[in-house]
Amino acid sequence: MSFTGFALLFEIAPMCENRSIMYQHVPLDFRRMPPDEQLQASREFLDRMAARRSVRMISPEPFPFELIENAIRCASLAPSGANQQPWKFVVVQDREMKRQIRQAAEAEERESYEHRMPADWLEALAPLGTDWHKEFIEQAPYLIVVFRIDYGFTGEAKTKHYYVQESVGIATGFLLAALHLSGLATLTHTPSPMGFLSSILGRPKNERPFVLIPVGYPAAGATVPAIEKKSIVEVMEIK
Ligand code: IYR
Repeated sequence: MSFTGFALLFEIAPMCENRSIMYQHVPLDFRRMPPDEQLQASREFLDRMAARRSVRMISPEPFPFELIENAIRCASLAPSGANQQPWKFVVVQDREMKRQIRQAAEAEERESYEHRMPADWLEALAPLGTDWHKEFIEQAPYLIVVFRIDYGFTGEAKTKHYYVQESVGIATGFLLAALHLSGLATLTHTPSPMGFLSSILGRPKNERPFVLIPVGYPAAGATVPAIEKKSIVEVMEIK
């Protein structure tokens, strides 16, 4: 580091309210695109994303681990409250662990579908045809279990994390987009309750399961429900 850099960080950097040192501010790395290139990029991304679906029939066919790692690198670039990056992405490739996760998820889901979910919830789900069977958990070459980190530590003391739900939600969106653009199918699965994931995966107390994402190629002949998305006029309002 140059002397100036050193001086900025350790000597003359202004202090934040909590007395920690402020970041040095550096020029933004930004390339101004010509408008037609902007439109082309925007339309291409929209087209690719329009083909993304939640897939429940996943092939065990392997694929390079780098696709998983790059997608997690991408997810971890998401903005987060106070840049606390309150997430952990646990990748499960171990067969036995996947078996245990499926067994526990199916036990909870069976209980939910048969006893816990109220009639109006079951009614809302009925058109999708989901039930407690979760074969995709064992079929998928990899599961990514996203954990939210509710608080951190400064030594022994707990540090509050801000906007955890929002931050992890955004990171999960980045993750799903990256996997889709890498030619892989995903499902955002939330077996309920999800506490078993913490014990099977040996996570610490400050982490809580957020979503379980099986990743793989779609199984041969995979089908998806013919759902429709809301139109732009339904989702956008201009004032
Ligand atoms: N967790 C259950 C139920 C379920 C709930 C919602 I909301 C969905 O969009 C889909 C399913 C399951 O995974 O089957």
